[in-house]
Amino acid sequence: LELEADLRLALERDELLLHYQPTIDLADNRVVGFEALVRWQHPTRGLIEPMQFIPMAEATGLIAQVGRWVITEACRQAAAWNAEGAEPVTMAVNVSVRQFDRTDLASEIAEQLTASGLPADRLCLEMTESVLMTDTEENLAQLIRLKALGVRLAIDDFGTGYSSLAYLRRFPVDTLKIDRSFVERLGEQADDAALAETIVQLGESLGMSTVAEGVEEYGQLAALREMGCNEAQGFYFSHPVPADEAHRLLLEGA
Ligand code: G
Ligand code: G
Ligand code: MN
Ligand code: NA
Repeated sequence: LELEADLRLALERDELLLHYQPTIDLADNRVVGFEALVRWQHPTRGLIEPMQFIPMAEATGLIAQVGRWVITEACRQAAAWNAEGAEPVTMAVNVSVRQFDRTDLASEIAEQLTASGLPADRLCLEMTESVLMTDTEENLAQLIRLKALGVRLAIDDFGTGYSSLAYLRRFPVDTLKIDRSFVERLGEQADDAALAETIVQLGESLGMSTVAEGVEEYGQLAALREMGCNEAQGFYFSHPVPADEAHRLLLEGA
């Protein structure tokens, strides 16, 4: 429709932008990375959130171009921050399952890493469990080629899908991002704490790191640290913010 035509133009007119949400290492409270989250500065509608155009981009196939733009910009920004000589950060980008169907992601990302100069292990691709569950053999082959480049792979919203433990073992996953629904009521209900803790232990036993999403309160942070969760993200530290503000968080701490 109208929004679809507008999104095609947006790509040409450079109307997309990234906000960044810091990831904190629970061992020392330092900012160790960012998640890039796309927005659209529409000429008349103002700033549009991803939920209002990513599903349409997935349905129309425009996600291939949007995703390509996001990875290019995220790699450029991470390389620029890391060139300053401080502790290098890892940049996480969300990759839709549709990008696996539509593009040769591994060769595309290999080119983007070379062009930006970002070391492969400073890029993390976040995907939902659906990537593990659909077109399994094709996606597994793609993930193995991505892993061979040296990029990190994370399962986003972990615990909300239905990937079996057997799948987790088969796919070359580095990180489990604990869905915020498990973090939400930490400290209130014993069974919710049990679920978050089970994911942390699962990660430990499979050699995967764990990142808690949606941390909003100190009590949740303390509980996660106690469990041995590695990293955390959430409004307690920072909302997703524009690049200049993210840069300040990197220099001064979140
Ligand atoms: O940024 P916000 O907090 O509104 O994100 C809402 C949703 O949009 C999240 O599920 C997030 O994963 C998704 N999203 C944000 N940026 C991107 C992107 O660049 N690509 C894809 N595929 N999804 C994104
Ligand atoms: O699906 P994904 O994990 O990529 O979603 C990222 C989304 O989560 C973004 O829309 C971001 O704004 C939102 N988010 C990040 N931190 C928090 C938080 O602490 N609480 C809530 N409610 N949402 C958060
Ligand atoms: Mn995410
Ligand atoms: Na998530």
